[in-house]
Amino acid sequence: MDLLQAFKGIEDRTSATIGVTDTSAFPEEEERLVARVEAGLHGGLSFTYANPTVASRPADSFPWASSIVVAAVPYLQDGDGDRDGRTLARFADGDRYVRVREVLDQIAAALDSAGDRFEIVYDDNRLIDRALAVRAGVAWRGKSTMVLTPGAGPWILLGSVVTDAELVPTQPMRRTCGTCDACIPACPTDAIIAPGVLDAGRCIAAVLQRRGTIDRTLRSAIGGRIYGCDECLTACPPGRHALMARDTTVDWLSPELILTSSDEELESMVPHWYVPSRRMRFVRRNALVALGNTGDEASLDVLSAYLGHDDELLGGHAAWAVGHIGGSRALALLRFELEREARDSVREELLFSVTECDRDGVYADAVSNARPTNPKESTT
Ligand code: B12
Ligand code: SF4
Ligand code: SF4
Repeated sequence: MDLLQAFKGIEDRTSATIGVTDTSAFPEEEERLVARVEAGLHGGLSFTYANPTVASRPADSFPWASSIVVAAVPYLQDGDGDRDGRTLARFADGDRYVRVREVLDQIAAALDSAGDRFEIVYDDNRLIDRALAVRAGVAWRGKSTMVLTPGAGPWILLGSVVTDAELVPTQPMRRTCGTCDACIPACPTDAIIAPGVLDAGRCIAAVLQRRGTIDRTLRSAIGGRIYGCDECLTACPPGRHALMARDTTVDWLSPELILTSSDEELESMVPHWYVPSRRMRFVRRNALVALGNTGDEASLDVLSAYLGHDDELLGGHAAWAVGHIGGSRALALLRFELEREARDSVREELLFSVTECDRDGVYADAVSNARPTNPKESTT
């Protein structure tokens, strides 16, 4: 069986779309990456932004190779249907790359039996997966920066097998988004600043993956999200049918579960997530913001345990979350904390939250009468 027939068989068995491109450079993508870094639109991320030259010149990284076999793998599954208030992006709700690896393993096996050298590569800083997919004709470019396939829209993950087999490249698709621009207003943080241009500093998916403090101006827009964001995908008409064909399931990972689990327990729940240095404090930070965004006073019990936390990052975000929920108990908690907190960064968050919480000064009297009781002990 020749290789093209083998790839067709894999497509039929797996619902992946497979194409072929050569290892020549992507000069436009290289320029685009450099321009984004210079304009600060990389949002402090490394990945392909760290070395645009390496990312966009496959022949330099794989001098032994002639072709790249590219796969676009649909990843929606039951439970993924449209529903408001999701805490996890669908790709992160379990390891959805399992399917990508299965398809790539099958491609690799076909190359191996033909006696060709190969290397499986995906989500790797030596290749720009979307650029490969567009050139190999397995997907087209969306204005959200996602690449899309006819059946699954943006709900595909990408991967490649680099090989020394000399294969005939497949041709790019002629499709475009046309007049649609639904993803642009659907973005909660206005991160898609022009068709095909993302300000990663504003993209919730990036914000939840980064180290450090979450910009206060973005926290409300994060809503209940803990990892990833699907809004520009959910709004995308070419993916709508595939999404609606799935039922919905309630999230298994709540902010409360994150905030009441040990680091070891958390680590075992999300082994497939990109978490800086695998430090679970960043997942907890996200959960604090998500819980603050519920606006539910019942959440104050869990949140108050993080006020004054040894880790300033968590103490500061807890202060914001409590203030964002608001109300007299929240204000009492914040004031009590303010009296004993000495660290500048946390005090700044506490002061901001006290002001936010009592913008109209309506609780001031009630709170001063209620002290000195420790509000952490006075649960409803
Ligand atoms: C860095 C990165 C991120 C960053 C930055 C993303 C970005 N858009 O730049 C952050 C953390 C924000 C991110 C988020 C997500 N990511 Co990501 N990410 C990557 C990574 C590691 C590199 C991306 C890269 O280098 N981009 C380089 C710049 C130049 O390209 P781009 O903007 O992505 O590219 C396209 C557009 O600019 C478009 N384009 C250019 N000009 C024009 C002009 C017009 C008119 C139009 C319409 C389009 C257009 O074409 C470019 C491709 O050639 C890749 C894996 C990899 N190694 O490639 C995964 C990858 C892109 N991510 C992926 C996924 C699934 C996501 C999320 C959906 C996850 C989630 N649910 O939270 C979100 C989607 C956010 C979004 N709208 O992009 C998939 C995308 C699959 C797909 N269908 O496109 C990839 C390919 C991983 C994989 N192997 O499957 N990601
Ligand atoms: S993933 Fe979310 S925040 Fe990022 S561009 Fe899409 S809608 Fe906007
Ligand atoms: S929502 Fe519309 S404009 Fe945006 S990527 Fe999908 S088809 Fe293109």
